[in-house]
Amino acid sequence: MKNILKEKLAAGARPVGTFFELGSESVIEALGKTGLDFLIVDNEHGPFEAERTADFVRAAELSGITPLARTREISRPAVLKLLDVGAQGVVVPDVHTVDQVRALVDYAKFSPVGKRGFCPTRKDGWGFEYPATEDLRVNMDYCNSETLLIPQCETVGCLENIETIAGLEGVDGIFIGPFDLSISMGIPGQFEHPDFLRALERVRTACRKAGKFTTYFTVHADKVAEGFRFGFDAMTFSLDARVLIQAYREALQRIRAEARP
Ligand code: 3PY
Ligand code: MG
Repeated sequence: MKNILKEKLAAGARPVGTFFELGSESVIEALGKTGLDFLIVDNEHGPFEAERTADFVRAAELSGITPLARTREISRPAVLKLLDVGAQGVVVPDVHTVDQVRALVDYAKFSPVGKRGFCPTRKDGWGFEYPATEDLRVNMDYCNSETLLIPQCETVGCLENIETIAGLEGVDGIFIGPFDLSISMGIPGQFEHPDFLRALERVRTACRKAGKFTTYFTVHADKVAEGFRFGFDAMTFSLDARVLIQAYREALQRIRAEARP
């Protein structure tokens, strides 16, 4: 399936996504009414695995949102299953070394870029949809181009190797995880700390140089535009559960203030 998020990134369209944690297809249908560009089915912090992720990917496709998935770990099945059920990209947490990212390229990309294992799966209609209708070589190249491998920069180890990691063939972009990166740097939650800002600058510069995109996570709606101004290509805004709680809280505060006896 064509990756609309990739097209938006190439067009500089400033896509905005969110993390999906609530584990219900109805939530995805509701998100489909919001104008969000992508969601990340969170197999790291969310309670679900590849089997339910397939249902969420289906719901996202029907709702016009590009489905990405965050892996539970760095392992072949963790990457392969999410791509085979049709996630259009994998976000991979807790990366520390260049070798880990080389392994991820092997898991996520077909040869000659990597060593992804092949089987007709949901991603290509179990062999009955384009690109499975073409030569296997065309299918492999298409999948390599349309599925995004997005390691997270959220450890000092990854940060120290970011130029090499961003430069690897098969890495499409980098997702900066501010919570874990700041924790790893010994300045937890200090997102305005000069060292933290220097780290963001370093990742952005490394990605630009390598021709890869960068996305950043924030739970604050007013930081999204700031992130784009800083030069991030996509922004990941909050998570479904947080936005729901926040919206109800704000509405109820207003309601109670206006309805005070
Ligand atoms: C982080 O901030 O560490 C993330 O991974 C975003 O969810
Ligand atoms: Mg993290």
